[in-house]
Amino acid sequence: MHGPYETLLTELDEGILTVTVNRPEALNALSPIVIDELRDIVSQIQRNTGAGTDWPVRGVILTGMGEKSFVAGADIKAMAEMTPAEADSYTRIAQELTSWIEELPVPVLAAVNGFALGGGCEIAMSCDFIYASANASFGQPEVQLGLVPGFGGSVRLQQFVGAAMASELIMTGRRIDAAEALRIGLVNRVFDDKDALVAGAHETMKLVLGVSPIAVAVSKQAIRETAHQANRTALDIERAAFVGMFSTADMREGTRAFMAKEKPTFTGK
Ligand code: DAK
Repeated sequence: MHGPYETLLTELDEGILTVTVNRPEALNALSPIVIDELRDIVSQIQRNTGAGTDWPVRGVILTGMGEKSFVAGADIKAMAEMTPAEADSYTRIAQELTSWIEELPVPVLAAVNGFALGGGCEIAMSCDFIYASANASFGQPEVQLGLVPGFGGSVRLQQFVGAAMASELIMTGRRIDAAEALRIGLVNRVFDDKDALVAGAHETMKLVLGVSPIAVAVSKQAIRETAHQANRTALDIERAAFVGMFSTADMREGTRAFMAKEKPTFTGK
C-alpha cells in the first residue's frame, strides 16, 4: 500500500486493513486532503483485491483517531467560501469516494468511535455495516448549516433506516446516540468502548477470513445490485450470481471439503 499519508493511518494485519482518519484536532473532519487520501487508499484496495489478485486485503475496517470522533463531517471551514462550481466538483469527488467504498469486493466495516455527523455518517453508510462504541452519535445536520446531504446521505440513510425515519433525521438534523442508532437499524452492534469496538470489528472480520473471498465479493455485489429492484428482477440477479459460483474453484473446494469433513482451503478463484 502507498503512503504514508498526511491524514490517514493504515495497518494491514492478517488480511484486515484498518484505515484510521487521523485529524483529531478537527474531530477527523473531511478536509479536501482527507477525501483525496481516502480516494487514493480505496482505489489501491480496489486494484489489489478481487479475482485475479492474491487478495492481500480481505477486509477493511474504517475508523477515526481517538475516542471522541469517527468523522465530524465535511470540513465546514474549508467549504464555507466555496462557489457553486467548487461545491459541484467537491461533492462529485466525495460522492464518487462513497461509491468506490460501497463497490469494494471485500467487506468494509465502519467502526464508529464517536461523532459520525454529516459526511462522517455518509462515509460510514457507504460501508457494508456499522459497529459503534457506546459514546458514538450520528446525524445529518446539514439543514442546520443551510445545506443538504451531499455525500450520499439522502440516498443511503433511507436504505439503512427506511424513508420515514431518514426524512425525520435529515429534516431536523437531530443527533442520535448509539442506542437509538442500534434501535433504528443504522448500526448492527454497540460496544462499551473503543477497545471493545475495535476487538469486535476484528473478530467479525476474522470470520470473513475463513470463508471464500469470491463468495463474499459476489454476495456483496448481489446485495447491492438487488436493492430497490422489483423482486423478479432482483431474483434474476441473484440467480446469475448463484450460477456463476459453479464456475469457481472455491465452490468446488467448499463442497468437496464439506463432504470430506475437512476444512476448505479457499483461493478466491
Ligand atoms: N469541520 C471543521 N472543523 C471541525 C468540524 C467540522 N465539521 N467539527 C469540529 N471541528 C473542529 C472545531 O472547529 C474545533 O476546532 P478549534 O476551534 O479547536 O480549532 C475542534 O474541531 C473541536 O471541536 P469542538 O470544540 O466544537 O468540540 P465539541 O466537543 O464542543 O463539539 C461537535 C463537537 C462535533 C458537536 C461540534 O464540533 C460540531 O457540531 N461540529 C460540526 C458538526 C457538523 O455540523 N458537521 C458538518 C455536517 S455537514 C457539500 C456536500 C456535502 C457536505 C458539504 C458540502 N457540497 C456539495 C459542497 C456535507 C456537509 C456536512 O458534513
